[in-house]
Amino acid sequence: MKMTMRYYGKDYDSVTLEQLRQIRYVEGLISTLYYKQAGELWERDEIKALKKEIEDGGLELSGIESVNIHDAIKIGTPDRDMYIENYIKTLENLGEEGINLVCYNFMPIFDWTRTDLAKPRPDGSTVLAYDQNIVEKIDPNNFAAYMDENSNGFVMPGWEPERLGKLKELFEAYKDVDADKLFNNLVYFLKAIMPTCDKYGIKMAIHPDDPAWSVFGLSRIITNKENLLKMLNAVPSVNNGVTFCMGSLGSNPDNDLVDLVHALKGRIHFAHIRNLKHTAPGKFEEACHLSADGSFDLAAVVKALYEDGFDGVIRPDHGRMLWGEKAMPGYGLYDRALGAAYICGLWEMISKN
Ligand code: DNO
Repeated sequence: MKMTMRYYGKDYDSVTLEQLRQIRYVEGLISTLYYKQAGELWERDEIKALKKEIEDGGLELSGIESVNIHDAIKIGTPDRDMYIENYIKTLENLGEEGINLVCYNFMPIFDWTRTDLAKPRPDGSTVLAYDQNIVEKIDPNNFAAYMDENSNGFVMPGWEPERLGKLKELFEAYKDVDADKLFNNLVYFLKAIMPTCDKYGIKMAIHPDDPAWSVFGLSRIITNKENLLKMLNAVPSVNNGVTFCMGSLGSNPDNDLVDLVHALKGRIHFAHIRNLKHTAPGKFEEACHLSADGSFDLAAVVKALYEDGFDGVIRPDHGRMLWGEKAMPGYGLYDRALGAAYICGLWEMISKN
């Protein structure tokens, strides 16, 4: 496995390449062209520049999170083919630059959703948290504004103001997109891009829906073992794979994470390892990576990946905000660095036994 950290680029991240390099456990970075809108073509020069920035910092660009999917593709409007063409061209440009891992999601309108971006924990750290009762009472329009006001001045991934300014239109456009339609649109997209992925050996890794159920009445289709396997079987190329985000899948306690790792064997290309604590049905808060701090057994999940011969990319996921750090919620330096060290420790112990 290769340990990495997520990096948003020098213009967007509070964490620097110098800091990331010193974590030492980390071999590469997962990054993106953060300024790109969903649907826009990524030029080869832009990809080259991102690679160079990271390589000049002494690390490698190990994959992209995310190349976002335009709503036309998710909704299935007639102009989707044009956006798919752009996506294919972007994949070709990534392939030409030797990038072979792309994380993306197929969530309608919102990406990951939280109701609190700085919930205090007993030790004085703050974490991201979710409460379904709040989501049920809130107007999604106010919700986008809340995310914006509470993000410490950072643009949060998936919560870009340009898109969220058009929420009413987006809800209207998605009103007939039920789970079957969304799934068929995903398969249509995957079938169109897979020849390019196969040509360049680009592993597509779909990110599960977070939380793993429908929010604001919008369909969500990447939430459990059954629908993950359905999606993998619909497009059987090995390059049609999964980001095993344990925090997203584990948000639903009915998902058995170890069983899921084994069920997805060979198709997990990227793993997001983190912990969270279930506090009531539909309610959770994120936790320290340490198993004892949350509801997940990280050692069991890492062991399952090891047993299945996982040789993809791992990154620690959302961290707590510690030691007065001011950063994008979930993406500070300190707790994610502790997470990387912990996961590497688990991996070393498992591999030596
Ligand atoms: C949030 C992330 C997501 C993820 C996308 C992948 O912290 O896990 O924004 O990157 O869903 O496209």
